[in-house]
Amino acid sequence: METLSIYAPKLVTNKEYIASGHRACSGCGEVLAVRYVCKALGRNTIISNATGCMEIISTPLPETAWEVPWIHTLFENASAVASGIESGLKSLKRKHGYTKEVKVVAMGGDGATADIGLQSLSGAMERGHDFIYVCYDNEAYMNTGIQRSSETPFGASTTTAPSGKNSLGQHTQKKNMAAIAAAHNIAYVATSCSSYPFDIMSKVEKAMKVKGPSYIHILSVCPTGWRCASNLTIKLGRLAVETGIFPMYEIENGKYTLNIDLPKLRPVEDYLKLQGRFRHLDKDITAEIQEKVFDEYNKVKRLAAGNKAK
Ligand SMILES: Cc1ncc(C[n+]2csc(CCOP(=O)(O)OP(=O)(O)O)c2C)c(N)n1
Ligand code: SF4
Repeated sequence: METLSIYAPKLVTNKEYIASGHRACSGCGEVLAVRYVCKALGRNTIISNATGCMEIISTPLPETAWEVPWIHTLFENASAVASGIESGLKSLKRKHGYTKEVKVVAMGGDGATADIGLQSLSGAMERGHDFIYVCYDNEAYMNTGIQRSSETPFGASTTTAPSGKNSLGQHTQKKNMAAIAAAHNIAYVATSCSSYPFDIMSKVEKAMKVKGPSYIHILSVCPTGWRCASNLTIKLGRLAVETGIFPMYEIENGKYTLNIDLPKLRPVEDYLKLQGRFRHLDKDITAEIQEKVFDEYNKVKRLAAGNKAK
């Protein structure tokens, strides 16, 4: 099994850049992921944050939980705002002798990333801006009441793709944002999960070393939208990885590495049965999901194995 190990627990800073006392639901995996990302980014960071849960829970006027400069943007333009900040910093350096190294980071939920902000993200990656984009994927538009997004998995019940007599819930397959980011030929793309703090921090560290765009997609457990107990957040994130539903990998200059390569995957039921959003699924649909998970996992495995053979 390969794991990233740049970070040892004792080397993790005890500084927080998103303060406690924010208003996230109990057991929120998304804010946990934000916390780890910010720890790795450190003080010299400017964040452009698309609207969504992380904005709502962190900045009820006149308070803010952010300990770094932070801008609330629309869905559509988090990456465009990050591009502007990065260009502005470049210009300050060129014309006014500004010397500080500041990392520009755009972030948003899956709706902000895979749907409504995809055009500005694609544009910023294509133009080669020096920034990191982090997607916190809780698999629906959670802030406004659990509406389906293109990251909602097949079979999940949401308020706009509800399960019922004539519907199994979401009937489309999850969009592969890591592959879309990699198709922009950027130097660093990674997937991670809110249950793996050291993996998240190591990947942010790597992204910070890149001169140009990098993209990190973090599966972020949301007890409210996934209809699960709030003390299951860490367990569910691990199960997503251990069942192969959410493989954790990196794509460095086009080369895939599977970070946790399990000899045997756990059955998908172990993950599905703990969440109310999948409660209605029968044996046949579960078998269909299992089949698809094997296919997708093996695709990543083959891509990673291909690199090793080279
Ligand atoms: C163009 C536009 N449509 C709808 C909204 C309303 N809105 C604000 S936050 C949000 C949901 C955000 O979902 P996501 O990006 O997945 O982040 P999450 O809240 O799940 O973290 C919606 C629909 C908006 N602000 N702008
Ligand atoms: S709805 Fe989900 S993502 Fe949003 S704050 Fe609550 S647990 Fe976190």
